[in-house]
Amino acid sequence: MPAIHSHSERLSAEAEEHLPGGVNSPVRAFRAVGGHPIVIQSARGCEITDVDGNTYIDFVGSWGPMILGHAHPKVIAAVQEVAQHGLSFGATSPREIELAKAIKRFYPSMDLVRLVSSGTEACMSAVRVARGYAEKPGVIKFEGCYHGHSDCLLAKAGSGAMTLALPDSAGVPPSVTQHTYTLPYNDLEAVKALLAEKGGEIGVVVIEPVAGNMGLIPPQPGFLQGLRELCDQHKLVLVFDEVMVGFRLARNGAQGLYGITPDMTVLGKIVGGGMPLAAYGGKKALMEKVAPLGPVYQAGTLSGNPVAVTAGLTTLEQIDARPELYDHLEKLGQQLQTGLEEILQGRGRVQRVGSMWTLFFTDRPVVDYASAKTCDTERFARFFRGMLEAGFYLPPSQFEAAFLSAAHQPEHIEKFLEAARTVLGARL
Ligand code: KE4
Repeated sequence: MPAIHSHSERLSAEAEEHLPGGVNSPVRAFRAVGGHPIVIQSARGCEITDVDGNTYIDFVGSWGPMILGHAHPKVIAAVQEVAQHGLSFGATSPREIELAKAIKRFYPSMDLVRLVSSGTEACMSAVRVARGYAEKPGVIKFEGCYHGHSDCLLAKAGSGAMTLALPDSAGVPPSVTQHTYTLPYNDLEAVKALLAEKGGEIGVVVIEPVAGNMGLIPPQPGFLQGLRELCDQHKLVLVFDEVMVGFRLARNGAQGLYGITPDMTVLGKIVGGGMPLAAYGGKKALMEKVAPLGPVYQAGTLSGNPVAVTAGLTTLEQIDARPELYDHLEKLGQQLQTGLEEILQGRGRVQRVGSMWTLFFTDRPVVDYASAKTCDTERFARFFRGMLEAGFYLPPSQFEAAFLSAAHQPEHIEKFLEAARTVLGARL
């Protein structure tokens, strides 16, 4: 019996009268998978429920924040309690100090931390601080990596690696991306060649140490270490954008998992526990450049507000309280990957790090943006819609990562695999 979506359809149509594309973030519009978006009424644990009463096992988790599962009782209780004492003061409050200390316990590479309200704001600010410290305008980023929508980071590769990056959005003047260089992910030789050519004007390298915005692409052996060495050699500031992977892949994210220490780290998603909160930080010598200590300006009305800070702090406390969390997530990830690969029999490729994974509809390893683009996005769209009808909510794009949470259990993965066997078997 196909699910009823009439309320979602009606509300999606109404939303389009008031919000661009009916959404407050483009990927939610389901443009990459067709059909209308489902409108979510509520969520708990590993399940979400739409406005028609359909319940789905959720593999999006609000794009990463919900590592504990939705509506974790301790997080909800803590937010309800703190909200009674005021939502925002625009002044320091005790818990934002506690959250900064907690972040430093998870991330010893961060001497000083600044709390902000989104991953975009955190990435934009971190790159500004790094440029202010390096006193060189050039920034190297990698094609297919997404660091939020600040102008200088909305840049795609130019015609050749040596050329300046082109704006990746209307409204971004070429003058703003003229100091941004976009290179292929996992290509250390391209970094070396660019530094040999233009090293004198480049001060910053920013990267997703495990890429999640092309679908899930791990760093190839030696890539991150090589980047670290090149940054040391050329005195570049290495910025790890761990907005998606922070607290996700390990207690201290990718830098903990791979043992590479960046100069600055950007955090988001999990650190806010589902509320608008992100952070950036790093070595004291860098962070002392930030106003009011130094000349790099960055500010925010709601930065560190008590409610968002409480959601983040309680989430980190719950991670601390569950030392077995990452083993649980790894076991679930292995169960899912092994099961999917048995079903696919080579008709697709599962790439995974811990509880982040992507099913790529291609027959070759996906190591960078160019190989990710070989995927059959139409097949992905059919798979997405078939799984949605079967009660499983996947990211509505081939070029996104899916997420597992502490609330997922082996039986949820088993049900997912049973449905995937049927959907993939249907001449997909
Ligand atoms: P926000 O501004 O969306 O909080 O964070 C931007 C950001 C920065 N860095 C990385 C590595 C990110 O993945 C993100 C945001 N991720 C997307 C998912 N691909 C958020 C979902 C959306 O854009 O709606």
